[in-house]
Amino acid sequence: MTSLPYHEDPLPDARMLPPRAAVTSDAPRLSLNGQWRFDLAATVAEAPAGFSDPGFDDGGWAELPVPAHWQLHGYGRPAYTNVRYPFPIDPPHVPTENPTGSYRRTIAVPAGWAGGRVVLRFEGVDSCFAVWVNGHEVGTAQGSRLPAEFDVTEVVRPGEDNLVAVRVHQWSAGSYLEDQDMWWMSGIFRDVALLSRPDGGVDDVYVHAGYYGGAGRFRVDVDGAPQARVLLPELGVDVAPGEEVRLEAVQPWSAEVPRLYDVQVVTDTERVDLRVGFRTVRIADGLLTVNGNRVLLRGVNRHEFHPDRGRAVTEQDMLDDVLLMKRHNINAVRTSHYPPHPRFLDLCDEYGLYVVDECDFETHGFEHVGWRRNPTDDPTWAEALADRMRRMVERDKNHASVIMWSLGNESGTGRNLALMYGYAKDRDPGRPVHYERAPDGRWSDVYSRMYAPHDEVELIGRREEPARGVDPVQDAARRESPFVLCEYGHAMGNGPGGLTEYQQLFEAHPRCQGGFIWEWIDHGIRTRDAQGREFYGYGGDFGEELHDGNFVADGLLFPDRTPSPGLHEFAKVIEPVRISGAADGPLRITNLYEARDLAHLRFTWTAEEEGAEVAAGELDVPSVAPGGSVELDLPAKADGGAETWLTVRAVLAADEPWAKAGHEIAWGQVRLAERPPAEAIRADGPIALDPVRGVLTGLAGLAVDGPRLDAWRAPTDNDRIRPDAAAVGWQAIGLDRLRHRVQDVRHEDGSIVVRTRTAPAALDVGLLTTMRWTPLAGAGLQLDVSVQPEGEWTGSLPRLGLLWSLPADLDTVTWYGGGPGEAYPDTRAAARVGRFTSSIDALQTPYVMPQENGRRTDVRWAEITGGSGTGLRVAAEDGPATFGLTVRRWTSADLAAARHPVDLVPGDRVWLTVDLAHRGVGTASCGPDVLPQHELYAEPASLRLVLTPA
Ligand code: IPT
Repeated sequence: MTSLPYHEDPLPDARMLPPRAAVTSDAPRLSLNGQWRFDLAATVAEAPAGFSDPGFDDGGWAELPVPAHWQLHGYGRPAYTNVRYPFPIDPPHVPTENPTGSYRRTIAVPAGWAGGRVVLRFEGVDSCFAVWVNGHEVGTAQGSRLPAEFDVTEVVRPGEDNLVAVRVHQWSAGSYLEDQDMWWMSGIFRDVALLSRPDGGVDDVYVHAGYYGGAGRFRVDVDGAPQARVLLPELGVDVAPGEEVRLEAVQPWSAEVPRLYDVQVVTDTERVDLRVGFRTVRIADGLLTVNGNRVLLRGVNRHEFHPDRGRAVTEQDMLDDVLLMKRHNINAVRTSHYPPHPRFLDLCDEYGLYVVDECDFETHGFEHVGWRRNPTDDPTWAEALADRMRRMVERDKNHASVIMWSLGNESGTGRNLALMYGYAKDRDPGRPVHYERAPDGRWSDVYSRMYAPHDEVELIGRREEPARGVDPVQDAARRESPFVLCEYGHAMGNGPGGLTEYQQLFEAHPRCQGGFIWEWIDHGIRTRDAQGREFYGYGGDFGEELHDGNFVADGLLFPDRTPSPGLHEFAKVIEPVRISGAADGPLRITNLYEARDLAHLRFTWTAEEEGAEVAAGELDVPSVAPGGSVELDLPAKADGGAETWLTVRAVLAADEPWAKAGHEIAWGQVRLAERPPAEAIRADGPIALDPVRGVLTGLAGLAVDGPRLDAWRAPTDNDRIRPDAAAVGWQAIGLDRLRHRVQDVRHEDGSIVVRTRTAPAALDVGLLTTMRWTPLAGAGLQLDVSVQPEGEWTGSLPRLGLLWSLPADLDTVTWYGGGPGEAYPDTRAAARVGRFTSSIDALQTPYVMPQENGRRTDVRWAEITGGSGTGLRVAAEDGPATFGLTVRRWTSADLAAARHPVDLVPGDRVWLTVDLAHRGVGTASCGPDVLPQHELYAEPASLRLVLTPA
């Protein structure tokens, strides 16, 4: 192996300095961020010779910013694969075609740095680099999302301009360890700095700050400065390195109340500033606890991403993520699948998020070759993997927010995991270690799974799951461990469905301690089509010959960080306060925080009759301890004249660092009165019905056309991704190309009855729809619809809907029902009953890949208005009946054909679908499909509607 070039050598370069904590120090530091001279060559061999020499002429070179990915600045193109390596599996070799960037810049080093040590620090370079200072090679490194430091004292020239030259290779041995599901993008994408290291300075610090039943235990180990003092002024602490003190009356750190103390480590020549949280993580009695409290992880998997910058995220991008998480009740992050920019962890400490800090390690693509030669189990790679773990643990060891280390993701199993696990446990016994792939739970202190379906989670909750792995002793230990879903709820496109049911399991079974939604943000790259229209590109949009399409767009945020309906749903499902009740009382408020009472919240209420507020006030809620609940009298009653709902909202009483006073944390609704029966007054009147097609053609001057039965939806990602996906069956049957045969049109007791058989070509199944039209006083019509399946239907249906077209000048929808956002049968937790108004355009959800979207649930009535003429009011008038509503300017076929939102062009009609029934969306793009209670099959259905001009 010694003959391998450094970029194909898995062995870490011995010239890298020992890893140490990322800290804030007052020692002089020069940032090397900014413009560098840059050249990109197609191969290592073609990279300009002699470029590292100070005399080299780079006058013809362009400039590239650092930090950045070169693919996002016009050099090469981004490429997306999920599991597959985009190069032959030939470890540790990589293709000769290996894009190689040469970077050069000069930096004036102050004369005052003379005499001391000087260190060059890189926070992240993808995927491998060599670096020269003033023409002298100082080292090489791999490990894209890990820091690397080199001692450059001997070659740097204080008081002069110094040349720093870096050669970066897109592919390296390290690429085999970095097969994460994300864009392949290269370059110096995190900060670079020159550090002056004073004599007698602090080489490294290791904070130990535990919290044990009201008291803190505090000790800071210091490398390199035995004479240093450790100060915690707020608590009057002034101790030597390594000296432990017990501190009474310390306030603990948790994600809920992230109390931090300022600590300084001072020597004559350097001062290091730390923000320390006192907290103890333990697995006790089979439960994961922080400060003795069982935690419920309401988490997300976070890749670093920005639609223009890729993984070269700014401080503001990181803060945006943290604030959005906190504002949506999220309390945990798995840093999938690599350590984040170090600043992100500072923000997690400060704002309060539990972090599973994951090593930069994934070898998923070896799955395609039966895991042959997987580095995880190959001694050749042992040192490379141990080095990665060491660099993560040492960098991040002082963060209160980091409650677990994770060895990596999807790397199969093998002996090198033992080294990684062992390093973390030896160096840091205070944190549990996570790894998901070892079947019997080896090398993991928690039992972790991804995408386990609900029924299996339930068994796990009861500790009754089937045995796993080969070692019964190990497996018994696994069964005693707490359970986390390191990934669940695949947030690709419309969905994920079924989150409510997962949360019920987490709340019912102490062992089930929550998990992490896959994933936080869509990695769509902002790009333009040939006509200059902007859209978010995914796999295949950059000419890749091997790619995994829009599987890279599976986040709770759209690429521009706009929350998707999935995030609103998740925030509601995981709310830390539950508000429930019934019309005859009481109102129950349950505190689901782990450490906080409810004193920071105000509880406001409104009573609404058919969506219009009739009373409002504020509740006096007594103190409720974590885990406790309180019952109160309902603050309002209804007189029964209209459907009436009480809505209680828990909002922040005062500003928090992450949200303003008034920010909503939780809400609940109680129906105080049902809808009274409607009185439809029959009248003699014309019915504009096309006897040939059996559809209505007008209503009081409005050019309606319809309805026709529709049993189709533009497949969601969850409907279509898997080879056995639901939409494959729907398309095989032909639900997307149904035909209609008007069976008969009869006049009966002043009504017109139309029977239509709707069916796909080539099959003998059908849906017989009976529509009874009855004229009402005031130019209205009553429509009684019933649907009866005929023949042997197998499999599910996406919807049973009534499809109409309306004039295109209509532009506004007002409805009374679930809102304000999109909702499907298994994603309706966030929909509250109320009266809402939206433009038609704003009803659409711009999924990166167009698909069924924008449906509103539990609608009692809707008015579609605008333009110059009459609009349409559709009301479900039969007692508790409601319908699902979609209104759009294109058809389901347009949606299904579109590849990006820009492909959707408003047509000359508005399309209205009134759903009698709709299938849930599930999370089958990765994980379980729709739960049985949210399935839809061909079964009889009926609905009474009243149509009136609006
Ligand atoms: C799982 C991966 O861990 C994650 O990185 C992502 O690829 C996700 O799937 C899908 O988006 S692995 C999968 C085979 C369960």
